[in-house]
Amino acid sequence: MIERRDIDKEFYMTTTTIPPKGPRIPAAATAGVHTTPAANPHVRKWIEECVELCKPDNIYYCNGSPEERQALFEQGVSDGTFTRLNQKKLPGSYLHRSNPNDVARSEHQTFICTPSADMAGVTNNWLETKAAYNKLRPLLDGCMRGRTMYVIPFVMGPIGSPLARVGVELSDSLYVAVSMGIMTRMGDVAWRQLGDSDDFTKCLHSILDCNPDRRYICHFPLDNTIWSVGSGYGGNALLGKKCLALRIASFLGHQQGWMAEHMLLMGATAPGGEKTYVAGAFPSSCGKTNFAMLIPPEKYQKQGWRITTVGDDIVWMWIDEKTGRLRAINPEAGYFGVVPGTNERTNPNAMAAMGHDTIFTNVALLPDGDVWWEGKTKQPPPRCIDWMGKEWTPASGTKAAHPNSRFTAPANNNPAIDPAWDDPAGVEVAAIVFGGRRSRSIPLVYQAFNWLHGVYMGATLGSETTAAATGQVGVVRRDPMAMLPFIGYNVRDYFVHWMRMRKRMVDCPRIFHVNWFRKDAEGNYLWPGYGENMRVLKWIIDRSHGRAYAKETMLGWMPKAGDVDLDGLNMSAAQFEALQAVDVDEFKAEILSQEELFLKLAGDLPKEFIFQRELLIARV
Ligand code: SAT
Ligand code: MN
Repeated sequence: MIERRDIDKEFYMTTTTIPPKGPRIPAAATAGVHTTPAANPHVRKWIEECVELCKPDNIYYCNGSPEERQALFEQGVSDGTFTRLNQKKLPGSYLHRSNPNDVARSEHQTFICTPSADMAGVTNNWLETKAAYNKLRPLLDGCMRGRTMYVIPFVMGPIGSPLARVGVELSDSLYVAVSMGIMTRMGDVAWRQLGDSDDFTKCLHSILDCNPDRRYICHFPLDNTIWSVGSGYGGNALLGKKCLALRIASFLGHQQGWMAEHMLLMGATAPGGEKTYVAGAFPSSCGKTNFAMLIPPEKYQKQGWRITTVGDDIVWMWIDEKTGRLRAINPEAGYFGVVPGTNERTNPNAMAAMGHDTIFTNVALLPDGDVWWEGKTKQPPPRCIDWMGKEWTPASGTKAAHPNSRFTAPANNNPAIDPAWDDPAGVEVAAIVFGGRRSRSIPLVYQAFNWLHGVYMGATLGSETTAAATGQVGVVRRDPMAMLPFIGYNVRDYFVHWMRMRKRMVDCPRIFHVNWFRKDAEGNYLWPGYGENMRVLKWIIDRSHGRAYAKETMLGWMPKAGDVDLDGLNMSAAQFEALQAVDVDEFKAEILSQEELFLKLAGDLPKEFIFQRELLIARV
């Protein structure tokens, strides 16, 4: 239990994630737990080079044991990285406050570094390889003086999976070391998976002085290398996640014939036991975690429906040689989910997942050492300490938790984890769902006519922006396959790769588009969302198995009011038709706005897309 005075101390504590400089940090609590350097000669050589560059005072090799995690938390509490939370309410859980200038991914400072600009393509920031190394090397030179370099070996993907990949991250951030321990299979297990191979992603990270002017997230796909400086934020600093598992992996997948996608992966068990796996691509903070952890309405539960989570953010997919069908794994081992808006009603599984052994970042701290965020309870607390460490009351007129505040929790904290989530063989994907946050024009659900049409649908995906990335919130941004910030190579080649995958499949997943966020003229949501999305999911599953009815429309196959179960929803057939309606003029404007990305690709647009566009216009 947290003592009152500990909390009060928090009132006045300034916020920083910058590791201490100057006084030498004793390896303290972590010393002696495990300090054996990597045996792999390729790893050793690379670490030596990085040590020579960064000049850390200490080097600590993470082994991934529970004792180590505890010791790192203790150290983090003593150096101010973490605040211990109420251990009765939230056992094993801690609060971290980031620098207020460092609360989301920094897309404009994220680069693909290749010899030619064409390799990176129009959707990426590009730096020439040598120029990028030369820009970052002086920043890294001596950056870990007075600090500890954490050596963080990790595996992305279930151990033993043919797709699993090893990375080693060298970081001067304790927060990163502990977070990587949750988000990946971290520690000695990675050395065993790597063996003597030189096939590992070299991830070098320093928070420097956490200055946005010196913030660069650089990917060198040809060198299997990532250099990230100036930020401690998840997507910028936990290099196994977006940097490796999406940007570097998508590049490798293109070369090697598999796919790395920004998708959730869920299992749906029907009454009688039929199991269907569905993958879904939604731009950041469009409810992907909620959908992946969906709890069916009571009626469905009684019938025997059950939803289980394989992953909530990233999938790697390949074609099974025996069946010719698409299989998938979740390369991660934890969730890095948005907390605002999450509560027992919107996502009970996420609430349970963050009930223990969780890191909360940038949420509010309650006087009893519990945490709070907007939307956790209807009534805000009378007082708390906000995400910046300042005293807060409802009258403050500011948010107590940052809109992009997050929880970091191990995957198997989720009570609805899928039994196959850790299976090296992965699961077979029956359907792919694309979705965006669109208050107007776009229907609740429709199905692509075929794979090519589905790829076009994914390529033209649009969504209103949210707080997950820095920049303006609420404007429609084209976000192909929800991968715009994560495609590690030329988007033209990425689209072609998607289309070519079909040629090698015997049967392909069916492709759908959903929009949970359509509003009426008064700004009210037309669809209840959350658990009720089960009704749409059931139609998707039935369509994937060739069972449900649909009508042909200009956008694709659509359910009629009777095809999606509305029983118990208090929604009339007419209201459902309004939710599915397509206004021709509005949709013409939509087609024009889809051009935005295609214009950038001018001359490079795959010819199949030109056909798809012509067909769409003809239908409209
Ligand atoms: O990029 S993060 O992984 O930090 C969060 C997200 O946008 O999904
Ligand atoms: Mn994401």
